[in-house]
Amino acid sequence: MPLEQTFRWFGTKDPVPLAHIRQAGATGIVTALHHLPNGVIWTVEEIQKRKAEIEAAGLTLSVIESVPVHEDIKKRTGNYREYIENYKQSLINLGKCGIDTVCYNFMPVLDWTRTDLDAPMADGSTALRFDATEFAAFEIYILKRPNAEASYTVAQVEKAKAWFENSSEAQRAKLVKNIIAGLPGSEESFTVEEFLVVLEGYKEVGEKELRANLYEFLREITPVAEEAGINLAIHPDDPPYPILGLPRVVSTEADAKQILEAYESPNNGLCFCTGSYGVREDNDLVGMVERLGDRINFVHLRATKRDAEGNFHEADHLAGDVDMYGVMKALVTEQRKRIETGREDYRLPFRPDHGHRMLDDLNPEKRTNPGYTAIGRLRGLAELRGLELGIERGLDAK
Ligand code: DNO
Repeated sequence: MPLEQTFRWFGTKDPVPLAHIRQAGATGIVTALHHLPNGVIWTVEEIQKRKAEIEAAGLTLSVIESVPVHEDIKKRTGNYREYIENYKQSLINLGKCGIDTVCYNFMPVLDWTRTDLDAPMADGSTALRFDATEFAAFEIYILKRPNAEASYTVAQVEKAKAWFENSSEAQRAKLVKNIIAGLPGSEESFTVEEFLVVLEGYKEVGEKELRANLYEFLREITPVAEEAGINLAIHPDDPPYPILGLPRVVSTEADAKQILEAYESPNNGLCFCTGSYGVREDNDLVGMVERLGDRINFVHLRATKRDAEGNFHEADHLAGDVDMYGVMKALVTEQRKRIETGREDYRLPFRPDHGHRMLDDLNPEKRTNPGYTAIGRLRGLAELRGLELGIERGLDAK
């Protein structure tokens, strides 16, 4: 039984229609109620409506990514009690609609972050990229975050200063937009002024507090998820280290382990994103699947390529630093084990995460979502599907 092939879809406003996703060969859809503001209850009616649209296109609603976690919950301030209750109710309602997997993240303020959304690749396509110097220039010289220099070495600050001094207004404006205007799937966007205020809101929340708040949240919602028949999947930090003076607590294998131990239940699980975890050289991705595999509830496959300066870009799905063969083999082995041991939730949905902008999608007239073009992801899915088939056949022949 192959892993379930899914594709992310941002709803009716997504320039990639469901019919095209079907032609890419995916069978499952990963989506969210993106039109609802953070923190509100997802009603059965709204969920059913989305599900019906997907089923009418001959696909299934495989995973919710994400039910966003309100900032008040992460900080345990303001109306966090009410937001947790709302979160529980949304899980109950999703369960009623037959949904069994819900992804979320616990990154303060910003979801995934890149500095360049169209970095040229040698083959003529473009990729998402994180440039450490530009990011430093953004926070030290544009945002002017108090004490931001302290997060960098003297050499890094020098380089950031040089970038800033040589950059045009247009380059700076673009950088700001790329970082804080919100990438697809992130539910928040800010202006520079708003952003400083929001960062300030985390003054009292360091790593220790954020961890405690996450574990507390999990102890509250996992019993509800168990009742509702929902497997939770926490997405790692992207990039997987603290940025902007904010704590990050889902970046390493040790972090993931602690999260799983905070509430022992198959319903408290991971979204295994090879692109995010893979930015850190100290994350042994294959080993992570081998050791934590029974708690992986959802998978994102993409391969980042890092350099010694702390920059990374998103390489082709089978290139980059990720040992995709090893990861895929470990995932296939995990699903086989689940089936053999009679585990009911053996399903391991994966999606080709991000993809290059290429071919027709390079046409400036064509509207595309950064990282979520049809063709780049179609290429990714095709490669991953072939890799999996080869591995499955190889295992069968043994
Ligand atoms: C980016 C995505 C993230 C992810 C959320 C999960 O492409 O991987 O936006 O969906 O962090 O909550």
